[in-house]
Amino acid sequence: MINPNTSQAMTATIEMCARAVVGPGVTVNGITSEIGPESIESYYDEAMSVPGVLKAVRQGEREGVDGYVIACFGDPGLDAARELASGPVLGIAEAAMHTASHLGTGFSVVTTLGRTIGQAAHLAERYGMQRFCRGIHACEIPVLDLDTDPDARKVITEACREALESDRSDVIVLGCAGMADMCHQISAELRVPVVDGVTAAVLTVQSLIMLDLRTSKRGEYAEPLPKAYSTG
Ligand code: 5HY
Repeated sequence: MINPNTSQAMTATIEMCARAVVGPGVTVNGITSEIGPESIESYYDEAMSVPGVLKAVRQGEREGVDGYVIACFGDPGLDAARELASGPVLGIAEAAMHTASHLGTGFSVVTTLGRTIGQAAHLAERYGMQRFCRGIHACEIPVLDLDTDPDARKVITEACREALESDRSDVIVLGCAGMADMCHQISAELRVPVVDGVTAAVLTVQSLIMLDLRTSKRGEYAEPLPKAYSTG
């Protein structure tokens, strides 16, 4: 589980939630990016987070890691990571949207800041999820306040309730890895499926590994061509 931001606290939440759902004999390690932003809330943050994601994948390849999850709702560096990795790589937005499409006729995404709504919309389009994605909303809680703000879950639950009403949707997708530990309580209160990408992604990667399926190296996701890279 690669956390593309540098928050150790957030990695701990991500790792705890993933370890709670994987099968026997499956080891999950939460990796905090060594380089990049403390949280990802803009295109600039996302671009600055990609080198850290790729560094973690290269390290994983040296250690023989079987699969990877990019645990940030922008799925930063997903394509490049798939070129580097021999095993499957999933982004949490990708996994959450596909999982939500199995559970209802339309989902609403509730993310952190309004300025990240555009990125989530781009991903819904990229993943062919426009037909299922009825709306994307923001709770306006900064990423790093999710586990310190005592009202965070109440505010997010209300944002989810309003989204279900306004979008006439029947499933919720939580738009941040930092919300992973809230999905069960919000689902119990709203009585609808609430999908968290962290657990959806780790179980999807686990399934792919159990099926001995990995990223195809035939086309665009072939290993990067050997060349010099100046790191400034
Ligand atoms: C995330 N940012 O999952 C995204 C959420 C967002 O640092 N981890 C982050 O707001 O896009």
